[in-house]
Amino acid sequence: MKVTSAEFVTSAAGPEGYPKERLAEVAFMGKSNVGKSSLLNSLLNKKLARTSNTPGRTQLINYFRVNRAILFVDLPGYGYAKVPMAIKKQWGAMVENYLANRKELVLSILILDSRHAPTANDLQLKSWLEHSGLPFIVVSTKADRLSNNQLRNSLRTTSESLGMGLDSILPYSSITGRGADRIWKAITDRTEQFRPD
Ligand SMILES: Nc1nc2c(ncn2[C@@H]2O[C@H](COP(=O)(O)OP(=O)(O)OP(=O)(O)O)[C@@H](O)[C@H]2O)c(=O)[nH]1
Ligand SMILES: [Mg+2]
Repeated sequence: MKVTSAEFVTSAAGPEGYPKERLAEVAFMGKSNVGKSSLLNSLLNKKLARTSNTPGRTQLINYFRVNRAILFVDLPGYGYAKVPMAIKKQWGAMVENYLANRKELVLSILILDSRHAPTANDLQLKSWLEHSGLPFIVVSTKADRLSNNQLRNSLRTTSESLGMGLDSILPYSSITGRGADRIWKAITDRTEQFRPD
């Protein structure tokens, strides 16, 4: 898809902070530091979401408007060990609440680091998405860090661990942009069907 405009809309901690406009929403989710914000930025070809070497950088739900038609939603990451328990709980509640109740959500993008096997949290989130009937895709990012052979092995392990076909794990690199076409196709397929009620 050709991106003609992309801008930051707002940060929200809960439903009262979500944007009032009714656009199709695509949510980026996954473990802390896997590259959620980088994926979002690289799809838009613009540094909108803050990225960092420090895990836990994204702490609120950040909204970005794309082509005045879609909202990209950058969710805080889970599984960062050094975050105090109280904050972990607050994050979990914030993300769960969004996923369970947001009617505008048409596609979830579950992001994994291709260098690591999926974690228990990743598997849990994937099962939860499935049981909730929320359409989702799985993106295995940082593919530039692996050789072709390593990437093939990683995709195979990931697909076995998630119990999904090899074809449904989309390899990606935010550095090279390789793999963007399939992700954009999934996004446009889902967002084009959106009709606010
Ligand atoms: N080599 C490589 N590095 C990447 C890629 N994607 C992200 N990174 C790096 O990984 C680190 C984390 O990226 P972020 O996009 O901030 O990760 P995040 O998932 O948004 O992290 P939190 O918001 O803290 O949960 C940064 O140093 C990025 O530059 C990629 O495709 N390839
Ligand atoms: Mg982030």
